[in-house]
Amino acid sequence: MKTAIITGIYGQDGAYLTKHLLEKGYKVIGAERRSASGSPWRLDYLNVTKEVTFEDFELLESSTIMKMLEKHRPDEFYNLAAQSFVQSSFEAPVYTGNSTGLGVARILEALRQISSDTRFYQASSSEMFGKVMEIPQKETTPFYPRSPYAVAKLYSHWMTINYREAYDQFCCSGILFNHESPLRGIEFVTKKITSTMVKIKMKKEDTLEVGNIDAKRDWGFAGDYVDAMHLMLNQKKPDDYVICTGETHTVKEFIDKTAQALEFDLVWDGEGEKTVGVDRKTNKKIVKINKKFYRPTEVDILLGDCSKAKENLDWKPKCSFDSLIEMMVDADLKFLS
Ligand code: NAP
Ligand code: F7E
Repeated sequence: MKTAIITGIYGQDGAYLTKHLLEKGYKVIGAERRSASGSPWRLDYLNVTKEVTFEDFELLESSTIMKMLEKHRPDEFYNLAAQSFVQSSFEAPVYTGNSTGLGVARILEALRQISSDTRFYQASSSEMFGKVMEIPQKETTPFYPRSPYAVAKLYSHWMTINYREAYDQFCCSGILFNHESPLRGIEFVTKKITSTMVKIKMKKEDTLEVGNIDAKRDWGFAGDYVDAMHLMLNQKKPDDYVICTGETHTVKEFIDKTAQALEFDLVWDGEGEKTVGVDRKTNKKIVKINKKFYRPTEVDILLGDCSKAKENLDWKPKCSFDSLIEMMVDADLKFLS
């Protein structure tokens, strides 16, 4: 039986990866950040909590990492923990650098000293492409990060490569484009749209307030993307891979599709900050722009090319954009009723 440590186990990807590895017969060690309110609700939702062995873990504290490695000496280590919300990184740039960036140096160094045969996966991000240098983006596209989050992820990305080259450790970076699911955090735009629009449908809320609705993202399903993480660590050689769908859509299109799924008759009026979305059935303004959700520097368009993953990992996304939205809307209708 192989053993895997997953950090960020309480997050969206942590839950899906746990289920995936348990199905493959792994022993899963869940590296959890202790907090009074922390709850494994996502693991509960996937019915896997009881099968996980939990250990204390904090990205800012090397001793928690070392203790865990000494105790378990895992075959695989998936680092999914991070301060992962781009908007918050503008408000907490130093903390984001320390956790999302330096936290990875702490893990890599602990692995080198204590368990250098452990295969390591780093959750890199398409945000590193930022102000994109080419469309579509692939492994060779130069990076241009546009937020403290993306700068921190770029540091950890290059540290992962450096440990691979300097010490011959099996270290891989998955450059994952946005991936969503019913278990996505409420602060991210997709979940905010589906859950708020469901509440509007149920007459529990009046409006959805959003920021830049022209931003374009390559959105996939988290359940598909965790397979790619596991595949990367089970190749002959460590390498870095872009994981994406190869389609891009605006936030506005995401709202339109959600409106369709909920049978609103949504039409748009006005421009820029004055844009509103009106439901023609009730004549109510159900979508408004609020400048507080604009970012100091924005990533305008992300569109990936995952040819390398298709070729080397035999991986491809299964869930379409429309099915993803339907899945999220259906789940929110159940969660919120
Ligand atoms: P998520 O839902 O935000 O989960 C992140 C997890 O990290 C949470 O469980 C959180 O713990 C934990 N964490 C945060 N700070 C920590 C700290 N200081 N010490 C220990 N644990 C800490 O993120 P996700 O969507 O599952 O994404 C997983 C990883 O992939 C992240 O590294 C993210 O940056 C990266 N990524 C995500 C996407 C995407 O579209 N989802 C795309 C590319 C890369 P609590 O539960 O205690 O808050
Ligand atoms: O924003 C725009 C916003 O916060 C997407 C993380 O998982 O994926 C995620 O980062 C877009 C941006 O995700 C609102 O300005 C408009 O252009 O859902 P998001 P993100 O910033 O792309 C990457 C790959 C990661 O690595 C990250 O960890 O939507 N937007 N209005 C809004 N965004 C939010 N959150 N809220 C709004 O009201």
